[in-house]
Amino acid sequence: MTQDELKQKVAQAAIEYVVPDTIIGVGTGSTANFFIDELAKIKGQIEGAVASSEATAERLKSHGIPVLDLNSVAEMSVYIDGADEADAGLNLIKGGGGALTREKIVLAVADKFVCIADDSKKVDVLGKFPLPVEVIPMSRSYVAREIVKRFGGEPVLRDGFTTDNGNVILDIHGLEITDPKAMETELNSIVGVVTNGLFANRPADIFLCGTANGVETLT
Ligand code: ABF
Repeated sequence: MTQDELKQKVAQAAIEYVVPDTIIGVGTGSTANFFIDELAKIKGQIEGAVASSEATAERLKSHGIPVLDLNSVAEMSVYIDGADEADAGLNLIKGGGGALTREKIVLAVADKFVCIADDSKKVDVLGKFPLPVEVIPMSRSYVAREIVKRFGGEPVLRDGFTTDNGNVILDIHGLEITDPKAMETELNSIVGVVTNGLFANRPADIFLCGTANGVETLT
């Protein structure tokens, strides 16, 4: 099976976690896009969706799925999104697509987090994938120096990229993240950091992992 076929399988499997007559949160990226295309087939069963990026909002709307403003939503049954890396504790690195902040905000409102990915995303230790950190533009040099001082690694400014929130991203290369919860918390304490791509204090509840033998459900 190709990687795209694995992504499509997990996207189909995720439809089982869509709770009828509720609002759901929808992530960003190529796996999330497969999910949106599947969701379109049952769009009459949900009240609507909250998007984690402008790109996702556009794709949902193009399928005629109602897109709601998060500020008008008090309850969300589930958030469904991809990831860049996942460890055995379902701690994740996300944000390769640059939507990490909105992804974390939408997730915060959801009751359950279902992560969908092919098995290339499974790792023993997080950090091979450069960890994205969204920063306020004027703070980027300061934040980069603090990162090196506190964690090592090599922060690299994502060239020519501005987030949906008007900020920039530092991708930290060369990390071995043995305590993702502590690192997530400490990174957020650096002034100028908006958010970072570790989803460890709120990891996935369920990881639907696409393998050559079918979709594995990890909890
Ligand atoms: C989003 O999409 C991001 O957090 C992550 O960076 C990315 C994964 O993309 P893909 O599904 O294309 O591999 O979930």
